[in-house]
Amino acid sequence: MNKIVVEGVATTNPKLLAWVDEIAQLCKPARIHWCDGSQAEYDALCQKMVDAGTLIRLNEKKRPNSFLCRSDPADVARVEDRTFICSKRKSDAGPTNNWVDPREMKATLTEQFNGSMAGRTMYVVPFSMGPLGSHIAQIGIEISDSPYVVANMRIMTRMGKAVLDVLGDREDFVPCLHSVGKPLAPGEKDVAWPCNPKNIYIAHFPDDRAIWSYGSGYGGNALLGKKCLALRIASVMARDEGWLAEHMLIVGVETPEGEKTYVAAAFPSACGKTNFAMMKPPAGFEGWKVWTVGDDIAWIKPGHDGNLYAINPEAGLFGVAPGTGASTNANAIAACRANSIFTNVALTDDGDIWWEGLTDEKPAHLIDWKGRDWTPDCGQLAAHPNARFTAPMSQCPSVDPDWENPDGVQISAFIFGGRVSRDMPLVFQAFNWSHGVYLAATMGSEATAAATNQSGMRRDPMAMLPFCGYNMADYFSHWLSIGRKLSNPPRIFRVNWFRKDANGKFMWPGFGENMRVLKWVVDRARGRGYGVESPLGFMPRHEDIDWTKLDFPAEKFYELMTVDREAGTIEARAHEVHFEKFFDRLPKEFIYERELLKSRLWRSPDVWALSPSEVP
Ligand code: TSX
Ligand code: MN
Repeated sequence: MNKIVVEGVATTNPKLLAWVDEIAQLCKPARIHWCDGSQAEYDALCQKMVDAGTLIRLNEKKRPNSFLCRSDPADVARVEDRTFICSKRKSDAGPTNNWVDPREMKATLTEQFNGSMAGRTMYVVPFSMGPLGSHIAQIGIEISDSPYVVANMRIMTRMGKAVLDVLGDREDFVPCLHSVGKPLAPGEKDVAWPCNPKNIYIAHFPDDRAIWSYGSGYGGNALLGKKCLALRIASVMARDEGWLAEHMLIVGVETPEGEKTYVAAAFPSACGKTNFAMMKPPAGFEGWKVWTVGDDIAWIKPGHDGNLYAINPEAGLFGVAPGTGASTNANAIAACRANSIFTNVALTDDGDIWWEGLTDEKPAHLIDWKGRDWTPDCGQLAAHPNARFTAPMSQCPSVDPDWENPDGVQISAFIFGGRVSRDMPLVFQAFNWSHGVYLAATMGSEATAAATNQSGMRRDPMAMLPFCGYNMADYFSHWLSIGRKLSNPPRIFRVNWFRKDANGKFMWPGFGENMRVLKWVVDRARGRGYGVESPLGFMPRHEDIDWTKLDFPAEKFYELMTVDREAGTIEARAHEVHFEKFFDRLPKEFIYERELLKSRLWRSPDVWALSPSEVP
C-alpha cells in the first residue's frame, strides 16, 4: 500500500485517518487526494476534466467559469430499484424501501469495491451539510473516485479543509463511500464518463449511519451529501433525536411593511418546487418579496421556545434544467449565469448551453446531450429530461439574507401539494396538527402512464417516498409526536395548482399568481384572515384572497374550490388501501382522521361549494 501517492492530509482525526486507510487498502487507488476546497483546487480539477474530455469549458464571456458535462446515456438519473436501506431488521426499513441484511450487503459491496479505484485518484471530500459549525449541521466525509463528484460537491456543500478544522478529533462524521465501479487496468485509456450502470448499489446503513454507493456517477446516486445523507440518513438521526429531515423548500414571505414569515413546502416531483422556492410576486404585489432559503431539503428542529427552526443543509442548486426559463424561473436562470456545471444539456454554436424551455424559440443548430448534431426538426430532445444545472445558492438573486443563519429560520407554516387534475381544491388548511399530518401522508400526484394504481394516484407521503430512511409508518408517528412538543405548531396546508376544467384546461394560472394563495397561508398562520369550515379543511372565501390586478371572478374561484362528495369518499377509501401495507405500525390517529373525513363528506351536499350568498 505504500505505493499510493497521498496529497493534502490536513487532519489528525484518528477515526477518519483509519477509515481512509481502510478504504484505500480496499479500493486500491493510484493516488489519494485530500480536498482543501480552494478555488485553485477546483480550477485545477476542472481543467484536468477538460483535458480528459469529461468537461467542455463554456464560452467565458457568456457563461464564465462554467462547464458542460455529458454523462453516459445509461447513467442519467437516480435508480430507486437499486437503492437499499440496510437496517438490522427488515421491518425497520418498512414496506416502501428495498431492504437487504447489512452484513450481506457489506459482503457484496466489499467484493465490488475491492480494487474498484485501480488507476484512479481517490478523493477525500470533507463536507458540512448546513452552515459550518451550526448546531443543526452535520459533517460527512465522501470518498470518491469521480472528479465530477468532487466539483459538484464543492458547489452543493461547504467543502474542504475548514470542515476538518470544525470536525477536529470528533467521531460523529458520516462516512460516505462512492466509486463509479470502473477500475483502470495499467495503460487502459479512460472514458469521458466512467460508470458501471448494470451493477449499481446505493446502500444506506442507518444503524452505523454510513453510505456506500457503487456504479453510478450521477446526481443523487453520487453526490452523497444530498438525498443519501441529508434525507435518508438524516431522517433516521432526526427520528432518534427529535427533529425533522424533510424534502422541503423554505421561503421567507416579506410584506411591504417588512413583516417576514417563513414557510416550508413539500411537493412530489414535476410540481415546480424550485419555481415556487424562487417565486416572483405578480402585478399587484409591489413591495412584496419571496426570499429563498432552500429549494429541496429542510432540517427542522424544535427550539427551546417551542417553535420550529429550519436550515437548508445545502449550499447549491441541483435543479432540473428543462422547463426552467426566464418566464418560469428568472431567479434560477440568474443563479446559473456563471460558476456552474451543466449536465446533459445541449451545447450552442457559440459555446453556451440550451435546453427545452430555456427560450421560446429553438436555436437553429445545437449539439445535443449525446454529442450529436441537432436541428429543431430532428424529432429528438436537445437536452435529457433530467438534465441538471449545479449552481451556487449565493448567486440566486432571491437568496434570503438569513439563508446561512446557523440557528435557522422560524417556520410558521407547512404546505403540501400534489399534481391532481380533478376534485382537489386550490388550497385548504388542516383543522389541527394530526389532520395536517394526515393530509401530508395521503398526498400524491396523478400517476403518469408509467405507474398507475387503482385510484390513479401515485401516493408520495410528505414527498418522502424515495427518501425516508426508515419505516414510513414510524415516520408518520414521529411527525405526530413532534407536534405534541410544540407550543405553537406551524399551521398545515394542502395546495393543488393543477386542477383542470371540463375542457382539460388548467383552472389556476399558477406560477407568480400562487403568491395570492401564499398570502392567505401566511395570514392564517399568523392567526389572521378567514377560513370557512369545508369537508376537507378551512377554505378561503373569494374575498379572503387578494385579487389586486387579477381578474378572477368569484364563480370561477368557487368552481376551483368545490368538493365532490362521491369523489371525496372514493379518495378516502383509497387512503385505506394506501395505508394497508403498514399494518399495525400505522398511527391510530390516521384511522380516525379517515373516518372523520368520510363523516364530514357524508353530511355535506353532493357538491359542496362556497357561494357568495351562503357564506357567513
Ligand atoms: O412550476 C409550476 N408552478 C409553480 C410555480 C411557482 N408549474 C410548472 C410545471 C411544473 C414542473 C406550473 N404549471 C404551475 C405552477 O404553479 N401551474 C402549472 C399549470 C399551468 C401551465 C400553464 C399555464 C397555466 C397553468 N398557462 C396559462 O395559464 C397561460
Ligand atoms: Mn428533491
